[in-house]
Amino acid sequence: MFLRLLLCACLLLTSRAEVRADDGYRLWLKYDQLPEAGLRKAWQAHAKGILLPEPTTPTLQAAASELQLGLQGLLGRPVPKGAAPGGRGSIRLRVASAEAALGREGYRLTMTGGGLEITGATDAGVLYGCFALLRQVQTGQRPEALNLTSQPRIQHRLLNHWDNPNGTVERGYAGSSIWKWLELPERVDPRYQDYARANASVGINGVVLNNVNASARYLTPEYLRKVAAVANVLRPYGQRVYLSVLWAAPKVIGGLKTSDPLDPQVQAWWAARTNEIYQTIPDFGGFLVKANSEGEPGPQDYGRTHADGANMLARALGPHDGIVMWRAFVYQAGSGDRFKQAYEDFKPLDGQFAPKVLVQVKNGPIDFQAREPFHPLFGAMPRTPLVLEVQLTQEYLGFATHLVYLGPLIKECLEADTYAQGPGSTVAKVVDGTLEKHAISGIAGVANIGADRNWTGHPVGQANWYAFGRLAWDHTLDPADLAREWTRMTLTREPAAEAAITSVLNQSRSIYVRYTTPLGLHHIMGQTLHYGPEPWLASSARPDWTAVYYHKADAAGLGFDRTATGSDALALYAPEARARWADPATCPLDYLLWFHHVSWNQPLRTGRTLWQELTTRYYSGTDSVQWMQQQWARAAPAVDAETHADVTARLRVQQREAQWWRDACMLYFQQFARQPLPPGLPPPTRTLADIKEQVDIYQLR
Ligand code: BDP
Repeated sequence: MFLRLLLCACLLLTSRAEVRADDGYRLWLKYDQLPEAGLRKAWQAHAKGILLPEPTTPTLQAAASELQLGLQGLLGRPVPKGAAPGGRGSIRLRVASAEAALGREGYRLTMTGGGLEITGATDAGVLYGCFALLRQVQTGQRPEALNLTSQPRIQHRLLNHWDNPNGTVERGYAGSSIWKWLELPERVDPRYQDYARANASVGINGVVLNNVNASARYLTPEYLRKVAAVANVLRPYGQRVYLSVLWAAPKVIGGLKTSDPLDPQVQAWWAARTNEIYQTIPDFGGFLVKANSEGEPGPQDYGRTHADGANMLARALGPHDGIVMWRAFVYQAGSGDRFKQAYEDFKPLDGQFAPKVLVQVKNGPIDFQAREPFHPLFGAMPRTPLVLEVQLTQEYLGFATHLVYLGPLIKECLEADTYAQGPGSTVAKVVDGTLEKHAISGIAGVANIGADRNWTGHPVGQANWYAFGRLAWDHTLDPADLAREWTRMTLTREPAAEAAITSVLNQSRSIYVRYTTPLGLHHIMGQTLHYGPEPWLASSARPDWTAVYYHKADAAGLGFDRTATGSDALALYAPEARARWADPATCPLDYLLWFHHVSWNQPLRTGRTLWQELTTRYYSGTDSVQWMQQQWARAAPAVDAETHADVTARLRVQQREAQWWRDACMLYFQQFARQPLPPGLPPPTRTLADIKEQVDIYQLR
């Protein structure tokens, strides 16, 4: 008998452990039972059922099902859909088309005498409202005084997947692509629906399915049927699909001799292809184009401009409700400072783009570095709607190995003041269209999602997907609040653990900057792979793919002179924005080496010389990873053991690699500074030659 009891107890414990083990698949939509009985009871009183409006739609059904799933899990008891007894205590979903003030996607959550109501002017608004209500419950808010109205500030909130037809993901670090092109359209992976739910929960309403370095294959009838199958899953969740297109498609799959946008046959080909797309996918969102960039074909191959190309596609869209997002990520070999090249190409085209065209601009002028000044095109093209493109996949931020929460990075760019129309002309206001009065607006995040069970590789990578969506919806939100929301929904609501985790998240990006590229250093990472340090890289296929091109270390000092005595890239900014960075004595230290070549012995306002400040930052950044480890360890009792162990191990790698960055950069720059480390800092225990060898192994050279 005793043995049997013991066996039962063991079985119970094992199955508990299995239930508890969290593989991260459910993201922030966990819906585990609220631990506080009082809070559960309070919500239960208002969530006895879910009342759907008539006629219902697939979106309303999806909204109600999500609400049911979430509330049943969180409150630990059934929440039936349909009429509850007398309707009292039920949550009422309302589509009130007359409430135009809510906009196409906005919602209102209210506690009325009759109960809890989720109102939208459309079914999409109700869907977002349901997710907002779940967020309230998940983050531990109480129901009594519920009164919340929200609508998105930016119209097109997109994820850009850089996924290829063969299942690989360019710059993807979370496994292969989630899109199973070989299986589609017959087999539709159930994962697509969970993906759509996650996107909808943060307000993402569009998805570019394929890599900007595009294959023409997606435009073939065979692939369009596959794309349509994905679109069918995303549609009820308020998301439209878009495709990246290969500029040379008319030649590659159309049998034409040219892809010249002014050629009538080319124009007819795109118009016919576009009509076919809309026959297959009636709510197709439009095209994303990378042209004349990094070897991709484009209209300039025929002596035409980016505007000629974009406008031709806009014409092909004809009466269909779609847009063209034309990327400004262009730079020509050997034509001066890469910082200036996109501006020089695009600024003169302002006013020439057709109404359906948006120009998509990366947050900074170089390429998704850990910290960049805002791109000078923001504010410089008032007659063109600009899409802000940020990168969630951490190509230059330690892949899925380093814990880097990107909320602060995205916010820093959104808040940057372009001064284009006086103070307060922030990038956010350019992007949401309010500054320059544009009817369309957009924001895009290059996705960090793959087929790994937990979607993002690093468990905390999920926070970047989450924060991007929430900021895309409302750029006034505070990334620290979003870190808290995500932590509560995903990891724990235990106060001490929550505080420890959110402090790690909030500091993580500036810590990463300190141990990799402090003081405005940039583009000194490993060649091709873009991982680890390689500041000595001096030759590559293009000079602006080397590190020495950017840091310009010499016996005199360090940094890229972009003032009037140098490349004068500063002149691209409005005078007030320029003034912030122009004087090395007042330039914020975080941007110093972006704009100035500073002598090693130059005293900075910290009281240290450049060399001393550089070393201090590399060392303190590396030490801070230890602090991250300690904080994370404190959260152990309150976080799922599997997830905790996973992050702990990744932090150990991060610690080792922070030292690698520090030692590599210290030893390399020391050759120019010819000075010892400031007293008290332990010198690297390896030589530069040792480190170079390690980098070669990484780069498989
Ligand atoms: C760079 C990536 C490259 C992308 C390119 C782009 O290294 O793989 O194709 O950006 O944005 O950061 O087009």
